Amino acid sequence: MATNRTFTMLKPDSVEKGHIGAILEKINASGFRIVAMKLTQMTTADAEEFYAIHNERPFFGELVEYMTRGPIVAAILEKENAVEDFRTLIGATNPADAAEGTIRKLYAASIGENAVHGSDSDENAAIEGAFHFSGREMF
Ligand code: 3AN
Repeated sequence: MATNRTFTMLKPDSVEKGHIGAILEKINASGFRIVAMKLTQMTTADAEEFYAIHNERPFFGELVEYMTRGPIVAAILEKENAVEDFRTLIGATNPADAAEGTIRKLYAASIGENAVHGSDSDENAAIEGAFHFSGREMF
């Protein structure tokens, strides 16, 4: 089952700009089923834990500030080959390098504020999904 699921966050910039509906529309149109979803806000401790892998990077403080400045939409998505297909749908980390039609090309402002998160492996999808949702919140 883990191989068919990924985890996403529509980041604070997407929520602030009113892009939730448009991004969810693209996710649905691309064949993903929403298994769990909520509007929530990460605390500083949440963001520091979620992005712990980046804690030595120069942009870490900026990243934590950005991810906690307002609500996000967290969701678990299901589809065959979900992790890879979702990474393709969102596009490159830097929207300047993202392919035409990808979510980051359409909605991301910069590498720092890049609209959406997508897990980079099945293992991380399971860890990140469990970070935000309990079993009975998944459908
Ligand atoms: P992705 O989100 O494509 O998996 P990661 O995991 O390398 O990319 O980066 C996690 C997050 O850290 C990005 N979504 C972005 O918000 C931020 N980030 C990554 N690289 C930079 C950078 N060079 N400058 C500022 N923020 C960055």
